[in-house]
Amino acid sequence: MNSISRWLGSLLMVGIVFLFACSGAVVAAPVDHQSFQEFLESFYTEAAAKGISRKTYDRAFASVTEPDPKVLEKAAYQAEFTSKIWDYLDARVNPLSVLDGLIMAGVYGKTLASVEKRFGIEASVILAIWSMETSYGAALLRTSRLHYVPRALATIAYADKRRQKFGRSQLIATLQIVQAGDVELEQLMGSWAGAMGHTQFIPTSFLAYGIDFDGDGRRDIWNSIPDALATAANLLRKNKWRTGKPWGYEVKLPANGAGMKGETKTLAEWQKLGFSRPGGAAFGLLEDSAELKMIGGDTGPGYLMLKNFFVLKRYNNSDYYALAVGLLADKLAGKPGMVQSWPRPAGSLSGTQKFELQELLSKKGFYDGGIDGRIGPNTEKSIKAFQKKNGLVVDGEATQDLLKVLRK
Ligand SMILES: [Ca+2]
Repeated sequence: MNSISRWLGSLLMVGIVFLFACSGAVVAAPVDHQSFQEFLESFYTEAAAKGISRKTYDRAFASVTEPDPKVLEKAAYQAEFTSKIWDYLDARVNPLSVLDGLIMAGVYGKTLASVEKRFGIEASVILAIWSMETSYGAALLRTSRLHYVPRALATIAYADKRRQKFGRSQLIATLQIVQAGDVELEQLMGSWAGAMGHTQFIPTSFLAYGIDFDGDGRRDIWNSIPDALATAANLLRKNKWRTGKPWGYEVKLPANGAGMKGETKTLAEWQKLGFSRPGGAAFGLLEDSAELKMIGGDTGPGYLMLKNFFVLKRYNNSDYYALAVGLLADKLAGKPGMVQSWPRPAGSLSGTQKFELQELLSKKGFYDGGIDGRIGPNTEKSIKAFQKKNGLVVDGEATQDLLKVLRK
């Protein structure tokens, strides 16, 4: 496509062009020369080849007339946003997520026990995943943040060049779910990238792992907690979770130990090299292989990661994610947490101080988002507004100095 026709094509999607001009991200031009409606029409051939009936197809797209501009906005944001591991963990493994988890352990104790019995996944691990995915379902109540999945994925297939292939295969899987009748169309909601229900399964994973655990004939991870938790457990089991085994060990490093990050050895070998547990306890499983991870950088604590850590990464292929699930599961199981500290820069806030910062900004009228300890773009914007109003350097940084000013 030449640049003029791309420009003309983009002009038709005024809303999208506006969003991307604001964020400075890649232009959301359609992948081919088609309009969105033409794309939907032509995509039917691919869907039909995968067994999707015309009736299912028309039903799924009956309410869809144009791409979802918010999906493209979120897709661009996702690529740019990175945080430090301690910020990531503060927002996810904290007194609130632990307390909510313990409450849910009580409410769904019977379900968790039968899931554990059938799939061999500890209740604490299932709860930690549920917390990470949707804050035990709370995120599903913020319906304004949810997207109609067929439209979201059609948008990605149509206009997100980097994720076009993902969008097409997930869209086919979505249509297969519609055809199977696991969920009513109006409930087929998910994240911008099609992650659905309490435990956030993308359509292909839903098809591979979905479980009808409450026995009503539907795999309903949107409304049935037993189905959602069993589906999560099934994913871990099929990826060879080892029941009752640790996911990894926090370690103290010998001199130059960080140089061995990324290497895999048996725990016996690591021990011989001078790696040890900070509390002085012995490693179990001496013959097991473990990979050295320095997730907070070479000056932070190390972790020797075992098989279960990599099984958790099958849920979401991120070291941050798997570590957060592991640490939260340990807390929920009453095991001790991290012993060593992350190398936080001087002047940065602890997890609880981040909650306090948001509360103070909110009380002073600079912040109207959630008090969740996550210092994301919204909190940063509020900090900047506060700094500007108070004649401070406007850098949007959440620091001890800023907290002192806010406390006054
Ligand atoms: Ca069911």
